[in-house]
Amino acid sequence: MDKLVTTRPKEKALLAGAFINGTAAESMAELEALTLSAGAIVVGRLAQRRTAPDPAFFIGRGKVEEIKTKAEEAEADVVIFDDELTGAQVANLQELTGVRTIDRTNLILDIFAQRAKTREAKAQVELAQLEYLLPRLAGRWSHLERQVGGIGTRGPGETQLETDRRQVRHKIVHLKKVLKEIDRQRAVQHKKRSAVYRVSLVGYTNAGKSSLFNQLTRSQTKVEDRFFSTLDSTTRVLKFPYFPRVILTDTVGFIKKLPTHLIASFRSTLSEAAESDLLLHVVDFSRSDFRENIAEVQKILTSLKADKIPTFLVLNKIDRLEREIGFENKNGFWDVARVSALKGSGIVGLTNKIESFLRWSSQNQNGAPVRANEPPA
Ligand SMILES: Nc1nc2c(ncn2[C@@H]2O[C@H](COP(=O)(O)OP(=O)(O)OP(=O)(O)O)[C@@H](O)[C@H]2O)c(=O)[nH]1
Ligand SMILES: [Mg+2]
Repeated sequence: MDKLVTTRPKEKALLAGAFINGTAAESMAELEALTLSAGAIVVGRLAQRRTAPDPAFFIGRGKVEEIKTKAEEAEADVVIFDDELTGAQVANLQELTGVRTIDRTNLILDIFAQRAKTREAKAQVELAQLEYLLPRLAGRWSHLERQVGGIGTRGPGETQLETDRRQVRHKIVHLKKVLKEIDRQRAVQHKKRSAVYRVSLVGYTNAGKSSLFNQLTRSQTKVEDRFFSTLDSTTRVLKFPYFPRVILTDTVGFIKKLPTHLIASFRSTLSEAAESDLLLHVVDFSRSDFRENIAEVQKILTSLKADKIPTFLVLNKIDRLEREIGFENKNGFWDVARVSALKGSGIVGLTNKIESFLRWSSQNQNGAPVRANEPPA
């Protein structure tokens, strides 16, 4: 089956975005990276600045005509929108352009579906896909969507297409049960390890979390220049002379406009991070929009109730910087470290910071984890 997918010519995608606020160029570049991560190629881009989305088409009607023309010229197989569309908007757009249309959420869910390997990750992604699908079932599926294959049609979408809402709901209930059981088993495991100090890597996708994980634990977790290469948390022991019981966890990356259903279904995996004593927030310092990336990750951490955990900011990929970039103060972070997880620079310094923090924490809190917004004065 895999073979069939890989030998098929790459899908040609036309990207479309409406920018209510924020920068169009960076957002489109990210959508392009997502599209490549999903295994398609980009044949064109269309962006429009708007004050509000159009209820029927999301973008202006004139722009829809432009999509139609451009899609024909470039022989696009799919149009990908940078924002979440309603079922009606998708139907209207497809009718006018004659091209299969998906949205950013669909694209992200598809990447997750391609990456999911474990039973838990598969169930989590499938649950998110079905929750996304449910309100869109009525009237959405045109002949275009019945063509087999392509981004947004992998996973349960393919098999559930013609089934009714009741069956989808039934499946949702079942998946929730499966996940609850896996979660229960994890809680048991967790209890067994409760004397352990936990440190977790969090951050934007592709920031270099797994690369740093490998550096810190001298292991070989998969590192790729693709979005969402890590879905399942990996845990290894971090060795310190004074703290034999520290474990480091690598987690799934975040992204702007991360589908809420995905956050919800990955909540239990992410709870590992939420129960940490220390977070290492890894950021790709070579990205021009690294500040937005930090803010986005903080927003998601807040929704996971992990915003009160002491956090170090790790400015990664410093080997890529053409000039020194100032980063004023600590901005509420307990500490800031500059590293290159690729070249291995700054790793010893970071390790020392982690050890000092843990030593301080164990002495000052009688071993209990510190929960505070701000570092001590
Ligand atoms: N130049 C440079 N590249 C780096 C550095 N750290 C990581 N990378 C590259 O960035 C890409 C992503 O690295 P990963 O470690 O997989 O990133 P991640 O944060 O785990 O990404 P996801 O699991 O997909 O969310 C890979 O191509 C790495 O080789 C660094 O310090 N410098
Ligand atoms: Mg990773």
